[in-house]
Amino acid sequence: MEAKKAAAELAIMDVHDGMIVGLGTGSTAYWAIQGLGLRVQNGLNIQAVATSVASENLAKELGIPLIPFADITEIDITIDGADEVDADWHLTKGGGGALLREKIVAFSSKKLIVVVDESKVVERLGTFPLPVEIVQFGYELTIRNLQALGCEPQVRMADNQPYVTDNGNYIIDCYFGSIPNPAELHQAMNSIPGVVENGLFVGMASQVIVGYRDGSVKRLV
Ligand code: ABF
Repeated sequence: MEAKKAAAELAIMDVHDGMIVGLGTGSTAYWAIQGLGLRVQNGLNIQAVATSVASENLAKELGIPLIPFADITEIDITIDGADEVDADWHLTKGGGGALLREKIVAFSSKKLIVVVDESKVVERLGTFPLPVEIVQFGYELTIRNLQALGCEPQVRMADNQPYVTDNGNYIIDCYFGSIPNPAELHQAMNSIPGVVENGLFVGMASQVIVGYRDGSVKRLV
C-alpha cells in the first residue's frame, strides 16, 4: 500500500488550481483521490470527472467538485493506475473493470499520469490477462472470435454470474501469456463486432510514476 500511496502522492503534485482532473479507478488511484480530497479541503480549486461509479462516490465523499462531461471539451490531467506497464509505457488496464470509462477519459486528457507499484513494471505485456469489454448480445460468438486471436478467454464472474460493468457490459479476461505487439492486437480486438473496448492503452501514458517497496518513488523518463 505504501508504494502505491507514494506514487499517487507524487502524481498529485502536478495538479494545480483551475485544472479539470480525471480520477482513475483502483487501489492506487484511490490514494490519488484521497490526496486530492485533502488538498481540496485546504483550498485547491479543481473540478473532476470520474472513471467509475466507485471513484465518483469517493470524490463526492471527499468534497471534490465533479463537472459534467457536457461542460468540458478536454481534461488537463488524469491520474490512473494500471495492471502492467511495459518498457514503451504501453499499459494493460481493466483489472478493476473500468477500462472503457478509463480509456474515454484518458483519450481526452492532455496528460495521463500512470501510478503503479514496482510489481506492475514488466518487460512485455501479457502475463496479466487482458480485460476486454464486450456487449452481452451473442457474447459466446464474440468470445470465440477473441480466442481466435490466440488467447484463452474467461468470462469475468462475480457472485457466480457474469460480472457486469458500470456500462452494462461483460468483461472477458484474455490470457495471452505474452503480447509482443500491443498496437496490432489492440486493432485486431477492436475490429471484432461486439467488442466495445480492450484494456491495451497503447502510447497513451504521458508519465509513469513507480512506488517501490523500500519507500522510494521514481518518475520514469
Ligand atoms: C485501474 O487501476 C485499472 O485499469 C487497473 O486494473 C487498476 C490497477 O489496480 P491497482 O491500482 O488497484 O493496483 O485503473
